[in-house]
Amino acid sequence: MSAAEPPIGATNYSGLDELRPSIEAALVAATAFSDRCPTRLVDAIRYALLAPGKRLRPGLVLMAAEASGGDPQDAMPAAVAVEMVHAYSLVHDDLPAMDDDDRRRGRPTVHIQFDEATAILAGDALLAEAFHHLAREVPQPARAIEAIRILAAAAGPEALVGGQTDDLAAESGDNQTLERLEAIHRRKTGALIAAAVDLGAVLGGATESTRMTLANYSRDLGLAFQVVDDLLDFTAEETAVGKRTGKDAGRGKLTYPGLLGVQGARNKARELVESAHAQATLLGTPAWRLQGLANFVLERSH
Ligand code: GRG
Repeated sequence: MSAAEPPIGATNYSGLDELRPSIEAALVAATAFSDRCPTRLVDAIRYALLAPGKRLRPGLVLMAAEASGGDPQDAMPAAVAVEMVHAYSLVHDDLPAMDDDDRRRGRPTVHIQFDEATAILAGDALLAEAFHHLAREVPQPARAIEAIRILAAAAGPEALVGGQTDDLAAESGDNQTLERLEAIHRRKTGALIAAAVDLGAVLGGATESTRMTLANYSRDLGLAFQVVDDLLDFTAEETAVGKRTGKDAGRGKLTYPGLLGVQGARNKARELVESAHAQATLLGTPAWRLQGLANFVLERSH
């Protein structure tokens, strides 16, 4: 990957497509377990992790490292680790006890393709392996510890797991306000996106001021991503999104289009993306990919 400048005239081009092959190769390499890992387990781990996802979070890690003046390759261990945590969260979210989904990333969910116990164990393994990978692959101990701290906090009870817990409770609750919705999504979706950017900043050797600008960027981007996700669930065709759509409304779930209307939610997503874009612009040319990615989040179709 080169620290190339943006193509002339591009607005929503971040080069995420260009970054994907090196991310895929690193994910494949990270699942070369010894024969102490049972074959069925390694198959389920690979099925979950190597499924065709957008690789938004690993892309953000590499882009943030570049925006921080570092070599994106140095941030690849964190790109892999964050995608492992993301994949674990999707596998567990799809389980019957949670969102009970049978399709994800355009194919059967892990518990349908394998079985429920294997899906739980594959998720457990991915979560643990994320931290093992960081500890093993980041050569500077201080950076490795900081990276582990960032990812553990984002995956933990005050972030991903807490947000998921409140989201499940909100399906039947009556406290359906914008503040509550935002508090859920800042943890359930936003925390891992923010962690991805912060991991890139740390492994890219960002200054404190760059790290703070990147944190402002990712805060707005993470929320925008969730607003668009709700809009896609509300309006898009299942085949385009690769998972069941219309589920949220069917369950009376708290969503942005439900609270603000479709146009209101679109306006909210646009405002958040414009704000994220403005933050990335403060960082100049090295952050051109992050600028393009903000626009991509708004215009994505899956
Ligand atoms: C099980 C602790 C635990 C948490 C689950 C990830 C999650 C929390 C729930 C998934 C439900 C969901 C649709 C959340 C909205 C945002 C989101 C995480 C969408 C999926 O991420 P994408 O679109 O997926 O980046 P791909 O497949 O492209 O990687």
